[in-house]
Amino acid sequence: MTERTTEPAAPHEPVVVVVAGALYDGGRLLAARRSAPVELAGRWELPGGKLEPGESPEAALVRELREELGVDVEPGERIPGEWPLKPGYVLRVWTARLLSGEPRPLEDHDELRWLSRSELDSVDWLDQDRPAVAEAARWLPAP
Ligand code: 523
Repeated sequence: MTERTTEPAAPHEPVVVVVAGALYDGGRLLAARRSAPVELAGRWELPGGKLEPGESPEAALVRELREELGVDVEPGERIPGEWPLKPGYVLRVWTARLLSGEPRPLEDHDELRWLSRSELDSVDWLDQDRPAVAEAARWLPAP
């Protein structure tokens, strides 16, 4: 897929969809600290990545979380909303349940944390992930 980094998308151009997972385990949400690229390194996100051509968002999420975290997940509901990233990119988020494995930062991340609802503000989320995390928090039990 062609990558555009600076110009805004023209109206007729398809956007690149980035899927991310709100992965829950025992009433906590998984946060992942990016290790690259340099302008995003150190910031926290819901892990995921770009959809490949012809791929469903759920399949992309399963693939990305397997590659990046070494786990198998089952995608659940889509979290309502869509958040703009850099020009031409949008973020869509699905809830996901851990089927097997313990997440490890194999690719693109250097630290992972399971956060309870009261701990969600303890990490420096990427700006664009904040509204998605606020929505994702609604699936967490109250502290
Ligand atoms: N974001 C973002 N938040 C978020 C994700 C998963 C991604 O802001 N929760 C941004 C970061 C990048 C772009 O979306 O600018 C693509 O995400 P990336 O790099 O994780 O996608 P990949 O893994 O598909 O990219 P490649 O390493 O190029 O394969």
